[in-house]
Amino acid sequence: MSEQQPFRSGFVSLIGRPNVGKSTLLNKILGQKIAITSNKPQTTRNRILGIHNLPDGQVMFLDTPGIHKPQGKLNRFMVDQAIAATSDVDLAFFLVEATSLPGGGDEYALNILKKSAVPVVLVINKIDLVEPPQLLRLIEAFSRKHEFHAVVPLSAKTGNGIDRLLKEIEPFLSEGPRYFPEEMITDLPERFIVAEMVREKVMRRTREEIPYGCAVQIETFTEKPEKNLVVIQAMIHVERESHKRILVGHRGQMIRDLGQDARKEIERFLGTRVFLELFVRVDENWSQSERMLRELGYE
Ligand SMILES: Nc1nc2c(ncn2[C@@H]2O[C@H](COP(=O)(O)OP(=O)(O)OP(=O)(O)O)[C@@H](O)[C@H]2O)c(=O)[nH]1
Ligand SMILES: [Mg+2]
Repeated sequence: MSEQQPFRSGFVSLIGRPNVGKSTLLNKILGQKIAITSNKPQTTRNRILGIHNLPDGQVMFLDTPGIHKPQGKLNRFMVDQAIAATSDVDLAFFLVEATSLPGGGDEYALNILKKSAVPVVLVINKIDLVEPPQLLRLIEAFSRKHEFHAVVPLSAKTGNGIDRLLKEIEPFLSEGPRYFPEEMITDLPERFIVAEMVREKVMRRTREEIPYGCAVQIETFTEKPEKNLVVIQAMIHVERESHKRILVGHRGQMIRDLGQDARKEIERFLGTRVFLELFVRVDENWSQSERMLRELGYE
């Protein structure tokens, strides 16, 4: 009879400049969407834990905000979240895009990783957008920047290459406990993810300053199991009156469309029907106010 393998576990963080596909990769690995994504940089603001179960092990992934030179208090918070996730982990994935040669943004993020002395796998994402010769040049250019444990090109969008990436984690897991019950996919409260799903729709449908100056707070979350329904009221905070006008839209069209998008996604996530009511409030420069940042969970 073969001996049973000991249970192994470990922590892996996803690090990189904004918009390289960290959150998309996390969702793809988990097979469920828990982290919001958009084509705009600085989408993720908090550390997002995703739990991935193996037959005899457990990997905790930490998705992080894109590392950038922070201006302002909210951005400082975001970058601090990412930096904190470079210590006390067993391995880091350093994500870059196959579509661009190493630039200042990648360098800046990599330097923060270097300080932590954590082993690093270079993940070259978005290979669905490039041809092989371009990819080879990129691998060569990045390999000169650091002693990477491994280099894995992949597409977080199609899933191509993810199996290989997951294999690279195995040597870094160590005998240890199951940190979370098997049915858990994240330690984040449902309310947090629901608020994020609303914020994602704002990020995706608006432009310029609005995506960066919005925050979402769940005001009420009432479960009505007898009706298979959850009633949710959410407040979208914006920084200017003009942002509110745009977000509400002509005769409220924008906020209605956005709410419908968000509701569908929240229904899928919660597995129930959802009644979602959105409100918009102007809090001048909330992102510079310690009190507001604290209230909105950015501290
Ligand atoms: N074509 C292609 N697009 C991708 C891939 N992975 C991610 N994207 C897109 O890249 C954009 C950014 O993805 P995110 O996952 O939000 O990036 P992120 O690194 O989490 O960004 P921040 O949270 O801002 O740091 C989105 O529009 C994604 O759809 C990929 O493999 N191929
Ligand atoms: Mg992200």
